[in-house]
Amino acid sequence: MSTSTPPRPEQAPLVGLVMGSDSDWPVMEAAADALAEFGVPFEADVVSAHRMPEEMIAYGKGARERGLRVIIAGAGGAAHLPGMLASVTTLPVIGVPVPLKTLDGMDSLLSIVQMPAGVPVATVSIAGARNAGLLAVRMLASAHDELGQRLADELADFASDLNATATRKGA
Ligand code: RP5
Repeated sequence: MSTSTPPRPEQAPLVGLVMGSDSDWPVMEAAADALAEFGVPFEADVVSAHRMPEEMIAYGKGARERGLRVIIAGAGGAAHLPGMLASVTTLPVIGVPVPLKTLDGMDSLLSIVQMPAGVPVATVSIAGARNAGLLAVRMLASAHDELGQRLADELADFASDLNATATRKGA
């Protein structure tokens, strides 16, 4: 996918993919791509913790009732979005630290990863949006055997690609 704005899939979304700003989308679209590869319906929205706090809280509080099963939240800088959503929902929240021009994303990472006990956020690497998407698929697959099999097939393909590369290099 190479769009510059979040897509609006037709099916009822199982994953809420949210970010603090439109400017996060070039990083976050890798999560959308991973979800799309596995046919997981998702919604993508800008829900800023600082610029639209009331909408952000409403999003988190209503997420489970609307049918979402996982939230992926990306933000940069003072990246409070994943943690604040986790404080108002019982859904699993995956946090994606988005790197900005300064501080190389370390500020985003540290803002997201150091959550207090009792309010979990599964934090992926800086700009690790693809893994956020794949982790959301794994969470859904824990209760969905067909999806689990597709993940197993992808892992097998991954290993076979690596073996082919190693063979080409004479390893
Ligand atoms: C954060 O501030 C957003 O998640 C974004 O990463 C960062 C900069 O936002 P913009 O100034 O580009 O809108 O809240």
